[in-house]
Amino acid sequence: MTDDQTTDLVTYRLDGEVAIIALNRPEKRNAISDRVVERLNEAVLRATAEAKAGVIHGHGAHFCAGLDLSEHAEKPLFDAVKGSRRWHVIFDHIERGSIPFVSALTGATVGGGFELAASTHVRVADRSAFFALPEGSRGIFVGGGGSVRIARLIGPARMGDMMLTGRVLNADAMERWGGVTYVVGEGQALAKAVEVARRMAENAEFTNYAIINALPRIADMSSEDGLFTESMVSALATMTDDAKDRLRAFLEKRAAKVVAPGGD
Ligand code: 1HE
Repeated sequence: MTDDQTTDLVTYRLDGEVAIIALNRPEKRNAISDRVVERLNEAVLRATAEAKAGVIHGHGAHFCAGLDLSEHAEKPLFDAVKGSRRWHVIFDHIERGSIPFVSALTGATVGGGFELAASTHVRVADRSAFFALPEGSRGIFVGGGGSVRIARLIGPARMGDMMLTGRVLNADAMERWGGVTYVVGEGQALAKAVEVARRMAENAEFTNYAIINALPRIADMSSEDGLFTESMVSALATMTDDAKDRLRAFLEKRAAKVVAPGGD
C-alpha cells in the first residue's frame, strides 16, 4: 500500500490493483472547490496509470455537498463557464479513461457530488446516503456533466423533478430510479465498493476499456451505427492475447463458471 500522493484535500492509496481515492474536506462536507477538483484529477490520472480499478469516496459522514458555493458566488461569468468545462474534462477522465471506477456514497450526495458519482461506472450507496439537486433553490444549474450523465441514469423527467422541486431521495428510492445499483447497510459502502472494484480488476483490461468507452458512445448512436460499432469492438476484443488465454482456460475447464446467485 502506498500513501504518497495524499494532499490535504484528496487522499490516495493503492491497495493491490485498486486505487482508493477520497475527498478529504469533511469540515465543508467535501464541497468541491477549484483546488479539490484539480487534486481529484491528479489522483484519477495516477490511478489510471497504475491501478486496474478505482474507488472514489468521501472522508467523514458525507460523500460530497457539491460545488463549493462560497467560491462560486464570487466568480465572474466567463470563469464560471471555464470552471464547468474543467469539471467536464476531469470527470471525463473518470468516465472514459481506461479503468473502471466505483463510488461509495454516504450522507449528502448532492448537486456536483451526484454529478461526480454519475461519472463513475458503478455506484454503491449505504443507507445514510441521500440525493438532491438543489440548484433551482440556489439560482444556479448543474455544471459538472449532470444534465448528460444524471439524465441518462435516472431519466430527464426524474432529474427535472429533483431540480424543480428540490426533493431529497434516500438510497432505496435512488436504487429504484436506477441512480445506484448497490444499497448496503450504514457504514458498509466503502467495503462493498472495494469488493466490487477488486472484482472488476480481475477482468480483461481491454474488455473493461471497451465497456467504459464503447457503451456510452454506442448509447449516443443510432441503432444501426451502434450495432456496427459493437461488431467491431467485439471482434477486436477477441483478438487480444488475454481473450485467447481466457477462452482457452474456460474450454480446458480451468476457469470459473458463472454461478447462480445465492439470493442476496
Ligand atoms: C459548504 C457546502 C457547499 C456545506 N459549499 N460550503 N450544494 C448544496 O446546495 C448543498 C449545501 N449544503 C447543505 O445543504 C448541507 O451543508 C449538507 C446537507 C450537505 C450537510 O449539512 P450539515 O448540517 O451536516 O453541515 P452544515 O453545517 O450545513 O455545513 C458544514 C460546513 O460546510 C458549513 O461551513 P461553516 O464554515 O459554517 O462550518 C457549510 O457552509 C459548509 N458547506 N456545503 C460550500 N456546497 C458544477 S455545478 C454543481 C452545482 C451544485 O453542486 S449545486 C449544489 C450545491
